[in-house]
Amino acid sequence: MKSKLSRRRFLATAAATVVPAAIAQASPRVAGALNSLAAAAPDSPAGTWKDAGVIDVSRSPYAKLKTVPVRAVEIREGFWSKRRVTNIESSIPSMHDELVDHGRMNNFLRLEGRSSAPQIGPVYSDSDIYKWAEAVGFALQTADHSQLRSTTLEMIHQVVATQEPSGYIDTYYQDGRKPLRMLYETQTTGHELYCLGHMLQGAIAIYRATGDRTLLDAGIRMVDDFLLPNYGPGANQKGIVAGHPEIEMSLIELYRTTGKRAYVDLAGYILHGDERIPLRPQQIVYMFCGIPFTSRTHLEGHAVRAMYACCGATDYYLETGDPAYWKTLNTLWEDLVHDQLYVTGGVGARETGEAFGDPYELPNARAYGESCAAIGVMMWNWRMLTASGDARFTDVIERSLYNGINSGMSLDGRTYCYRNPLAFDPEGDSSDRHAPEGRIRNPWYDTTCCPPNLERTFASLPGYFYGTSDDGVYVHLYDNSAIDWRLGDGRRFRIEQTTRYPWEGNVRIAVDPATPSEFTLHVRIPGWSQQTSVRVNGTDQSGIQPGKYLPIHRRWSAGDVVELNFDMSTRLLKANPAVNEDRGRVAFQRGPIVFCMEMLDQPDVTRAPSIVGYTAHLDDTTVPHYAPDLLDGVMVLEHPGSVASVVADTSLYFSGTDNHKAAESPTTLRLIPYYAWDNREPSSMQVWIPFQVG
Ligand code: FUB
Ligand code: ZN
Repeated sequence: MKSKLSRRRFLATAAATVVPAAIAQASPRVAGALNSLAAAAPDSPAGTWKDAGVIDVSRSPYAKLKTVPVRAVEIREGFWSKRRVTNIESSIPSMHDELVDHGRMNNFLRLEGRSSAPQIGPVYSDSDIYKWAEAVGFALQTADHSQLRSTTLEMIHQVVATQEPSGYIDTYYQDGRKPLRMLYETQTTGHELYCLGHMLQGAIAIYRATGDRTLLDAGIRMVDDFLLPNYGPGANQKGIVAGHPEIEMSLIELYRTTGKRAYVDLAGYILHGDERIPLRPQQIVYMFCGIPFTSRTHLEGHAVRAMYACCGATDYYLETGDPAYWKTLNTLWEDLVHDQLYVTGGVGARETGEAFGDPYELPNARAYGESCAAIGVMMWNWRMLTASGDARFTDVIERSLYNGINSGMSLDGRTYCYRNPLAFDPEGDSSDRHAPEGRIRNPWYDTTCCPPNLERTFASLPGYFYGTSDDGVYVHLYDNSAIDWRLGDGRRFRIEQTTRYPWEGNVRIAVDPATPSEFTLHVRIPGWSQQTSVRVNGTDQSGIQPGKYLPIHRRWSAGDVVELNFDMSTRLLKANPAVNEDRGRVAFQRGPIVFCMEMLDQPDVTRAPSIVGYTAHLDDTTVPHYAPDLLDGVMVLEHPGSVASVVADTSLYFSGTDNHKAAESPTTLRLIPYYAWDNREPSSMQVWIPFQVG
């Protein structure tokens, strides 16, 4: 059966189901939509499938914080609303078309005899459908986009129709390649468990949105009927290795959804590694699995694999409290932030192996910085935050989200970065397979892991803003938003934020418990805000520390207001001198936003070909001004600097005292947020800018 819906209509209707007003003013509509969604699943225990957060740690014994449902938070008109509307109006529908046009659904339809197209795409192609479905699931958790819902449910029926009686689903290994299925060699490279993991995550998001169990039940069948009986530690079972970590965190989320403990045990077994599967040393590095997770001491190998392994290991800790895991996770986290994290919150220095480099190996133009890897950083830090309530993890989430993740999707939501370099020359090396013809943003990649990953992240964003704990509520992220949820003991509360964050540092938080209640409101003081004031109903608070949550314990009543005032002065950051490429350079950060220079913004742009470089004057003052018509509205930084041009003398080298040959003239550097780069005509870009003192 062909899709009942033409793609043109799909786009039109998907766009029509969400308007900015739905995000700005959603409550009554969302409530109505949720009622109808609830009615779709009369057999679900009331209040369970609808109450889960991005991950459901409501019963996780080692979760210090509880997540809140995505649907409990409304992100209102502000910094993230445009991105989120674009995601639903443009990105998710156009990615649906791309997936269909590139034969990814035909892979399923072929197995049902409904397509004669050959199997197409890399081994992990099924996962892109599932990640896209997960994006839809999160979108449906905040509003009922009915067309999106029916299209996705129809696709899900096409997917589950291919499930074999054994429970197996993976189009790449059905039909001709069946003999290769789950061979040890296939497990290391074939992505069967990676695809299953994404299937489970997509299924859970759809289930938590709609109560529809079609994909979830298929996923459970594959785990219960195919995986659990045949793979694991038993003498009559075969060995198992993740190959590309992903299955671990999804099995644990499946446990949280169903209560079946065997899923945690299997995840733990995979995290431990199965000695029956012989792996070469470089496979152990690259795949970040196959040996005990707790034996790892540093991040290495394929960056997405490592980040997803850390997510699974943190989930395992949240359920088991195994101290060896917590120790290793903290060791790896220290490695992340001290040696490996780009200032943009991305990771993965090397194109070869899409991998972490050596400590401090953080090239700029050659940075790999895959969008999926930055998303992995955020997902992992979200879990670490959940386990600890420690704001150092939220600082990393914010850095990655506003910069290295946000850069991954163009402002119109239709093109994506696979790599997120920190310097770029459109005239440069054209051998970059992820920047064909010098374009870093493309609508489609044959390995299209990043686009639907970005879509699911932006769709799930409301779930990251707040949390609850035994003693109260946490405010993690700042933007115009409202939460309507309950404390751990069931008391209801509302919180509303009003702000122009991240452009301005004032945040007004209105606290509105259903009845006057004593609890603690933990407000995050970002690590970058060196001078912060916090007032409660006009009274200054003490104990404020950058990079910590400030606990405010009192009896809260309707009408109480907390005012935060963050330090928005522009910071000129230097890197550790061991980072070769950044020595003698500065990066500009204002609030959570990292900036960059694009050549086309510079006053000297007309003589661009003759310009060889810019220098920032370190001791001068940066002037920020908001440009409402530029790049959907951004803060622009202006900073005094110098511009060096080509000199007439073409000698390659000359004496360092020969100043006239290195003549520089004064100029004003103009910087835009890094996330918004390459949204106009191609232009060279750099984040780290050489500086001179004075
Ligand atoms: O292997 C599946 C995905 O494709 C990885 O996560 C990405 O890095 C890309 O290689
Ligand atoms: Zn990717």
